[in-house]
Amino acid sequence: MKDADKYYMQMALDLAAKAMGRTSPNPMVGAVVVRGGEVVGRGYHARAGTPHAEVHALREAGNSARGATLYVTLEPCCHHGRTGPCTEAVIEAGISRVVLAMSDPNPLVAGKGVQRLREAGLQVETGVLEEASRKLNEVFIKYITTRLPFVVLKTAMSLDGKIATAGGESQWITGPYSREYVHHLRDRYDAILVGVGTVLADNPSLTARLPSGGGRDPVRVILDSRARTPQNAKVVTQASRAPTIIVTTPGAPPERVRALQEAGAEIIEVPREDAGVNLALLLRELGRREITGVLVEGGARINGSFVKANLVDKVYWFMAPKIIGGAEAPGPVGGSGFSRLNDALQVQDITIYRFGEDICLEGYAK
Ligand code: AOF
Ligand code: ZN
Repeated sequence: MKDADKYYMQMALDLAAKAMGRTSPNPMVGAVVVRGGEVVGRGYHARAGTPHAEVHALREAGNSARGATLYVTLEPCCHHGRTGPCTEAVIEAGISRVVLAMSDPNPLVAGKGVQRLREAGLQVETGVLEEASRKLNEVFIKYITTRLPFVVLKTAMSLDGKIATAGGESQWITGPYSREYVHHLRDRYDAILVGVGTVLADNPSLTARLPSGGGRDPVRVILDSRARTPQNAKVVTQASRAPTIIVTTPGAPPERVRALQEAGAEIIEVPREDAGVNLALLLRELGRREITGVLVEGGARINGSFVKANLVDKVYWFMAPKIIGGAEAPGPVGGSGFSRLNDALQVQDITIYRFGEDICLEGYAK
């Protein structure tokens, strides 16, 4: 692999990442046109329904695209979707060589884009910075291949594994830098999910508040079998550009359900499972609504249900250098847990971040 190829692909990846949290249900894609060692076009996909990255880069390059190399983080599409096929635009522009990071996992494309380009006589190379590209689009890859959202479990605990004191005090365990990063996570994923217990205890608004302003609020999903969410809870009343979905189970008092609907919340009824809602069916329904990623922020019982049902894809585990102690003080993952160590959820591909004095472990469920 040539260093120059990696260099320009990194440029394309950086362009793609500019639209993080803005392209759902589509991928983040970046493209760079290079001719004679000079960058003559750059582009990225800004929002679903708008032109693809390749189109922006080719437009900027204009006639300079003739005989040039196109770097794209994802295989160009060859289907007629919301926009026309990029393969045809690439061929018409006179590009002679195409370098890709990864093939498109979208079954509508999946290899057919590369095939079309090769048939037209273009030289195509793939796999440049593939791992970085797959990580950038991990949410899209799961969603487009399974139609289920990518599930991210985020929790914050003390050094001794507590999320509250024995008396129940829980705000705030981590410091301001960790909390700021959580708002970036909310800005990035399509939905945030908590249990009604958290709504009753903390009355959170669950919006994305970035220091720079301009956060994109996630859809708020409240697991609430019996429709106990108060009509005046912030998740119901506080203005947000994203809707609030309250997930109930059969048997929830109809007058409570109606009151919440009248207050502006949307209700989804999902079959019961154990003491709560059937999470697998809920995820399927969220996927049907083009929710590609869900940030699960607990509490402990809900975290426990997601872990036990093996529905977690990724974790962000914040640890504050505090020792709370107390045999009765709760940990981040409740429920019955696994009784055998062998069954424990194994987390791999670990990255460690520092946020002020806090540590955050990012990793993937095996
Ligand atoms: C994008 N942006 O830069 C590229 C994409 O609904 P459409 O027509 O926008 O098509 C979306 C699909 O196009 C997407 O799932 C992916 O397979 C392919 N490539 N999509 O949104 C881009 N290059
Ligand atoms: Zn395209």
